[in-house]
Amino acid sequence: MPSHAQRALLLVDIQNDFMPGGALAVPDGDAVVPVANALIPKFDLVVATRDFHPPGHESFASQHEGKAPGEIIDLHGLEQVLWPDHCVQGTPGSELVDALDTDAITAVFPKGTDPSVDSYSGFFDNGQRHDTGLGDWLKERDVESVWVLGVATDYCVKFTALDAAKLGFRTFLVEDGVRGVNLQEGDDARAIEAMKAAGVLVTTSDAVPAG
Ligand code: VGL
Ligand code: ZN
Repeated sequence: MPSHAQRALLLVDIQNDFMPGGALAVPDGDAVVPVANALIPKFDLVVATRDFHPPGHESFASQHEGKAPGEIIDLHGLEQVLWPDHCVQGTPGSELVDALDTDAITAVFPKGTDPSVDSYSGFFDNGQRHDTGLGDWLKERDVESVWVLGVATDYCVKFTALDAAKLGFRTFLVEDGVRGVNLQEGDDARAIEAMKAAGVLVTTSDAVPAG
């Protein structure tokens, strides 16, 4: 019998392409790895999301004549920031970071696999149509609270935490365990404000209780 009020650690997109030197490098992104490794032993359930795009994904600037990364387009009715090609299925850039303690990860949820829609959240695509199964997976295991860290604060971390809160999980953001892309200066701070406004509880890794 599963016991009640489980908690889960949610590791967002800790992948090579988001690390310094990667295709979509998040400044100081590798700083999240030791924070993740320190928290993993405190959780029975550790879940990772993985950005996992087919080649030619429509979020890539390379697929739009004359467009550069960072530009914004309308993609099938949704506002889309264009990105460099990144986290392409089968490439080393799409792999979880080697230094991450992946042995302790219970399940990995890929996202962004539909070429026509981006997926910042680990729960749903940006059109809120396709469900990755993460929400049900957590609920089936009686998870009531989730602790979120990873990259990037202003994209996948933000939308994963917002959806977690919306789905009714008590959602904590581990602030020292996230880093932002910051296309515009201050995007990461604004993302944290938006999460707070939606009821996400902002905390730090040293405040995460054991077991
Ligand atoms: C991400 C932009 C594009 C992220 C993924 O992991 O935050 N950002 N794809
Ligand atoms: Zn992506």
